[in-house]
Amino acid sequence: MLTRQQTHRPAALVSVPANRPPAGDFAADMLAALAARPRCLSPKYFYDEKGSALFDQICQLPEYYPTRAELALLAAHAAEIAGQIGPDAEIVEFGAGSLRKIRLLLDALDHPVRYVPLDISGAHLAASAKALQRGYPGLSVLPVVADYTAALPLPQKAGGAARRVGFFPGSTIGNLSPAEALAFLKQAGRALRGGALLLGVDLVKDPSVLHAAYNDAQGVTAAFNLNLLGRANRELDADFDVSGFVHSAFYNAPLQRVEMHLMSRRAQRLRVCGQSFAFAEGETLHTENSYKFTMGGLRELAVKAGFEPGPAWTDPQGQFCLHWLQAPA
Ligand code: AVJ
Repeated sequence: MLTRQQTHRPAALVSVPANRPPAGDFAADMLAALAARPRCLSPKYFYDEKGSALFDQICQLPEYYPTRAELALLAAHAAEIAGQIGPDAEIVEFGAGSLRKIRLLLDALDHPVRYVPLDISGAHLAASAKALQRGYPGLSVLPVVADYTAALPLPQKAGGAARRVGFFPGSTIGNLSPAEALAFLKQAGRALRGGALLLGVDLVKDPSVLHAAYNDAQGVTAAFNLNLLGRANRELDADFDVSGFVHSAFYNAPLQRVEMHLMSRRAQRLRVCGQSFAFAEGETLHTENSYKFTMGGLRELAVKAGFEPGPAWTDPQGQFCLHWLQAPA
């Protein structure tokens, strides 16, 4: 249900209908989060320009292993993965994050027909689509601005595409609650009917390794988390004292997730969009969940969503896993 389909103008942006703002409603969601107990905001608001740059820095940190582990898996198994995907495929990427990951995949493929990156950030998407298009002049690139966790406004499969394969790397699915992840996978299964999903997930492991990955020595993850308040000050009519909050990240073992919070250092009041809110000392705004998976747990979730799990590729240390999930016929 696109307002415009621009299959023959590869680098152009496709918009989703105006009644579904792809970037979400930061003001409304922040106000709702501050009014609720516990206070909890979607991690999608991390990714303004500064937040996206900080996330790129996170991916280079010595403690943040997931990006390196996934890139190594893609590099090591590219030929086998390309064999699963087959010739003349259309690749749909959920989140137009890393050009390095998609390039590893595209370089191994036998004549990919079209690449459709979906991303919530139009600016980020346009830049990566343009950069990718330059390296693959023969490939049709069709970026779609969408909040793919809310809806999948996908164009018809490209003419001449043998099958459509989804690529969802980075363990971004871990930002969703188990119920949301199931709903997303069901929706993705419908959109990828007859094809498959290549899904990258972070694995349950020693909590000290997880803790370090979200509490890096250089404080980049802290800056990434605190940037949410800076963003609110820049974009909303807000007066957060950013130094009045502290980054808090820990592994919640029973729920199998890393939680990130912004914790108030002291009792304080602040204003957002003309409304006043109070924080007690130690009170938090919960800013992210990052669920971790076991091999069996992920396969079970995929089966519930209608997929048929195929091969999975993991590293000897069991850090990260790439799953091949066959979509319903
Ligand atoms: C992009 C959601 C996969 O959960 O590890 C990195 C985001 N947050 N450090 C993750 C993130 C803190 C990342 N994902």
